[in-house]
Amino acid sequence: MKIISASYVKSAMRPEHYPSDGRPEIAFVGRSNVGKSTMLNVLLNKKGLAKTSKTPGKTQTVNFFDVNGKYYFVDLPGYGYAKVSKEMREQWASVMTSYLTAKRPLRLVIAMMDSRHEPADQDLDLLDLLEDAEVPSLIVATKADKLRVSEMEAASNTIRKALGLDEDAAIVPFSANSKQGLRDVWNIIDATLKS
Ligand SMILES: Nc1nc2c(ncn2[C@@H]2O[C@H](COP(=O)(O)OP(=O)(O)OP(=O)(O)O)[C@@H](O)[C@H]2O)c(=O)[nH]1
Ligand SMILES: [Mg+2]
Repeated sequence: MKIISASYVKSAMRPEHYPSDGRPEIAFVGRSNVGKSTMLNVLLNKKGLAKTSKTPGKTQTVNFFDVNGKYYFVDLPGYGYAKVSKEMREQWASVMTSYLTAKRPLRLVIAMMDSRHEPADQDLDLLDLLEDAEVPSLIVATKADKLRVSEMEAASNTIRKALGLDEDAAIVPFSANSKQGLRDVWNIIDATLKS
């Protein structure tokens, strides 16, 4: 897709505040700090559009971004950050879950895993939830620049195993720094939006 325009639209905590014009949505999910907001910015080639931070827990609401006046990219809060209170963790998770189960015009969820870490129980729970909600997902292994090519292959296998995926299940390595995987992810988004 050629990006003609990309802009922030609104933040919402509750489904009644989500946009209601029915445009197709692409959402970014994963643990706190995995690189969701950064990836959204790289895809739209607009630094700082979605707010990012070294410290996990930056995104706390469901944030909608208009793309070409036709689609929404949706940045979600993360889960699993141990160093905040249980209440905070539960709130971020519930904001995310409410969105994913709200029967949105959700065309693709980009489910992000940090290449350097083994998936956690919450990642498995997330994939179960997506399956139950019948939402198509793409698994992306983030921060690929932190690993060598051979390590990345091992990391993809670890992720496949931990998530109980088929041996040949697609996992796209992605790096916001080197832009590795950018074309692959766009090809999949484009194909999804066309189908
Ligand atoms: N090395 C490297 N760092 C990255 C990459 N992507 C993101 N980061 C860094 O990871 C940190 C977290 O990035 P965010 O995009 O804010 O992560 P998030 O998943 O949106 O986090 P929350 O909103 O807190 O859930 C930032 O310091 C980013 O610069 C990447 O591909 N490579
Ligand atoms: Mg974020």
